[in-house]
Amino acid sequence: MKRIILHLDMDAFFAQIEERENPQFRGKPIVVGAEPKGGRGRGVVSTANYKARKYGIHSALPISKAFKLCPNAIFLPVNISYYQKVSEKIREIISQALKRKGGKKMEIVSLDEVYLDISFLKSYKEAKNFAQELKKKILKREKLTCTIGIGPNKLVAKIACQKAKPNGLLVITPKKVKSFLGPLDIEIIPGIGPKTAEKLRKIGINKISNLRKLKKSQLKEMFGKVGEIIFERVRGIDEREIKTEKVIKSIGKQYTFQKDTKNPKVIFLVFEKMLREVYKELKVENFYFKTITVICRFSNFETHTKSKTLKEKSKDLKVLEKEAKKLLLRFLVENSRKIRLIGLRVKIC
Ligand code: TTP
Ligand code: MG
Repeated sequence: MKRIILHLDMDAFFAQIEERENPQFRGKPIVVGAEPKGGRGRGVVSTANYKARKYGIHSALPISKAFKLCPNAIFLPVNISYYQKVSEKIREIISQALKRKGGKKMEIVSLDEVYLDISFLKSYKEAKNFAQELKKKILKREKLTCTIGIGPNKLVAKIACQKAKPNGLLVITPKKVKSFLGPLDIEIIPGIGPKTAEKLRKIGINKISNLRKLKKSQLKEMFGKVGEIIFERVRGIDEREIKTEKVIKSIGKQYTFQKDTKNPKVIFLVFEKMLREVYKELKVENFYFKTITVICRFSNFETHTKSKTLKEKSKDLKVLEKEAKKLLLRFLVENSRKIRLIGLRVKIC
C-alpha cells in the first residue's frame, strides 16, 4: 500500500507560548534564550518569533548578536518545564485525533514535532481534511499555531512543512514530488550539511535538480555511504518507517561560563553540579548508562568531545563521577587554552 505521511511542527514554539502567556508582548519581536545582559550575554538564542526573525535573529545565534540586531526585542528566559507541559497537551490532542480516525502510528521527534502515518486515510484529499481539522483543534484548545506537511514519506512531509511555515499546510502528492524538490537548494536535504554543500557548490551544483544529474557511483565516491542516501533523497525516495515508541537516547547538560576560564576549581565546581543534574534525570527515569561524553568548547569556539564506553552498563553515580571527571581532566591536562563551555552527556540503555 502507498504511504501517506504527515509532519507537524509548532511555529516558533517557545516564543509562541510566551506570546500566548504574555498578551502585553503580542505583535512585538520576542527572543527566548540566554540573558542578553545589554549585549554582553554569552549564551545563545533558543528561538525567536517570526517578527524577531525579520531582524535576522534565529535559533543558536549568540544572544549578544541578537541584542545588537534588535535591542528593543523582548528577551525572555527559557521556561522549559512549562513548554514540556504544553508539548504533552498538544501530543494528547494529536494522538486523540489520530485514534479517533483509527490510526496508531505517531513518532515523537522533539518537543514540538511529530510524524504520523495516515496511510489508512487512503487519499490525499482525506489527509488534507484531517490536517485542517488537527490545526483547528490545536488552535482552539491551546491557542497555538502549527504547520503541517504531507507527502509520500518523511522526507517530503518534512520539507513540505518547512516550506509552508508559519501556520501553513502543504500537501505534496507522489506525482508532484519531483517538481517540488527540483528547484530547492541542496541544503534542505537532511545529510547535506555545510561541508557537503560547499563541495557540491564547487562543482556547480546548487539545486536538487542539478544534484540528480550525478550518478550513484559518483556520489558514493565523493561522500561514501551518505552519498548513496543523498542519491535516493534527491529523487524523493525515503523508506524510513514511523517509529512509534518513544526513544530517549541520551541525557545531557551544558554550561557556558560567565567568563572564559582555565581555573580547574571553577570548572570542576560547575561540572559537579552538572553531574548531579544528569544523575538525577537518570534516576527519575530509572535508566542505565554505558557511554559517557564530555564536551569542551574553547574560547575560540573550537569544540571537542571525549567519550568513554563502559564494559557493562551502570546506574552508579560513583562510576559516572569517576569516568566523567577523568575525561574532563584529560581536557585540562592536554590544553592550556581557556574554556568557554563544558558539557556532559550519557547515552542511556
Ligand atoms: P524548531 O521547531 O526548530 O523551531 P521553532 O518551533 O522555534 O520555529 P519554527 O518551527 O516555526 O521554525 O524548534 C522547536 C523549539 O526547540 C524552539 O521553539 C526552541 C527549541 N530550540 C532550541 O532551544 N535551540 C535550537 O537551536 C533549536 C533549533 C530549537
Ligand atoms: Mg517548530
